[in-house]
Amino acid sequence: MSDIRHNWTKEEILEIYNRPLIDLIYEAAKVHREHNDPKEVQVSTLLSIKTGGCPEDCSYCPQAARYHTDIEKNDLMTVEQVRSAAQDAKDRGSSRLCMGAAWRNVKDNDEFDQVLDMVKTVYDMDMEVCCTLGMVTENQAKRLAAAGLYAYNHNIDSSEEYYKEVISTRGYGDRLETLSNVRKAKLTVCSGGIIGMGESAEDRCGMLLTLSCLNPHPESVPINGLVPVAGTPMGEQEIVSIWDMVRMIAVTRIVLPDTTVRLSAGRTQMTDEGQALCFLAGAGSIFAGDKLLTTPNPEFNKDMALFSALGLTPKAPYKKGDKPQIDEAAYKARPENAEKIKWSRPGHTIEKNVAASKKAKTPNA
Ligand code: SAM
Ligand code: DTB
Ligand code: SF4
Repeated sequence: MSDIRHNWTKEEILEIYNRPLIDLIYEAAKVHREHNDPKEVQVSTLLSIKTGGCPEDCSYCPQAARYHTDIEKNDLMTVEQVRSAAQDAKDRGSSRLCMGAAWRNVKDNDEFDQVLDMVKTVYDMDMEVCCTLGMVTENQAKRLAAAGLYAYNHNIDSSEEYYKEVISTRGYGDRLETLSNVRKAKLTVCSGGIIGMGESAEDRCGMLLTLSCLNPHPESVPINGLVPVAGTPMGEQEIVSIWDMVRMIAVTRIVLPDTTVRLSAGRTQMTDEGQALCFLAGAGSIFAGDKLLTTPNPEFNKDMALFSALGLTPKAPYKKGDKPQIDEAAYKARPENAEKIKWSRPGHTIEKNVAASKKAKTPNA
C-alpha cells in the first residue's frame, strides 16, 4: 500500500509527471486499486444557485461581471427550486449535490440563511451536500456544517506563481485560509484546479505540491480542463490535450492516494476512450447532468452508457465518511457582530484581464 505523504518535493512530483505516459498510467492504476474500488464512481450534480455578476476577475470564469459573456444571470434560487433539482439529481443516481454561487465571499445575511436552509433540505433527502460559495470564515463554515453540509469546494486553481497570472482580486493565501476554516469546521475539503490555462508542467506540479502539504489531504481533488468561454480573457485558449488530462489525473492519483480525484470540467471536449483512460488512471468521480454551472456537460444518458460499457457503477452516499449531525440551533444562530475579515485584494495588473474588461464596457469596439 503506498504511503500517504505530506513531504513530497516539487522535483519528485515533476519526475513522476515526466514519466512515459504508458508507465505513469500503469503505476497510477495500481495505486488506485490499492486505495479505492476502481469500479465505483462518485456521481455529483452541480447546481448554480446564484449565477453571474461576480465581482472577482478570475480570467477563466464566465460568471465574472466584468467580462462580456452570454450567460444568463440569476438571483439566489428558492429552497423549493433547490429541492426539486436535488430530487431530479437523486433520481438519476447522483449521491451528491454541489451548489455553487458566484460570490467573492459569504456574508452573514438573509441570503446565507437561505443557503443554510437549502443545505438542510438536501441533507434531509439523504444526499451528500457540497457548497462552493467563495471565501468563508470559520464561523460560517461551522454553520454550514451544523446545517448538514458534507463538503466544501474551494479550488486553488494552479501554482501560487501562476495564480497571479489568472486572478488579481484575491491572493492564494486567501484561498488557503478558507480551506483551513473549512477544516476547522470538520467539513471534508474539495480543492483542485484547472489545466489548459497556459500554465507550465511546473505549475501543475506546484499545485499538487500545495495540495499534498495540506494535512489531512483534501478528500476530493477536482481536475478541470479549461472550458474556454468567449468574452473571458481565456476565451481563445486551446483545448487542453487528452494526454495532458490523463497525465494530470495519474500524477494526482499517485501523490494523493486516498483522495477522490474528480474528472471535472472539460468532458464534452473528450472522447469516451479518453475518459476511459482517465478512469483507469485513477479518476473516481464526475459531475453528471447536462450542465456544469453555466457551460455544457455530457448528457446524462451518454454518461450512463459509458459507465455500462466500462463496468462502472455510481457510488452510494457517505461511503467514505460519516453522515454529518444536524445542530439546528447552531446553524440558525447568525452572529450579531459579523466577523470583519479583511480578505486581500492584491490588485496586480493582468493585461489580458484589463483588455477583456475594457471590451465589455464598449461592446461594439
Ligand atoms: N465563486 C466560487 C469560487 O470561486 O470559489 C465558486 C464557484 S467557481 C465557478 C468554482 C470553480 O469552477 C472555480 O474555482 C474554477 O476552478 C472552476 N471554473 C470556473 N470557470 C471554469 C472554466 N471556464 N473552465 C474550467 N473550470 C472553471
Ligand atoms: C470544480 O472544480 N469544477 C466545478 C465545481 N468545482 C464547482 C465547476 C466547473 C465550472 C465550469 C464552468 C461553468 O460551467 O461555469
Ligand atoms: Fe467569481 Fe468564482 Fe467565477 Fe471567480 S470563479 S469569477 S470567484 S464565480
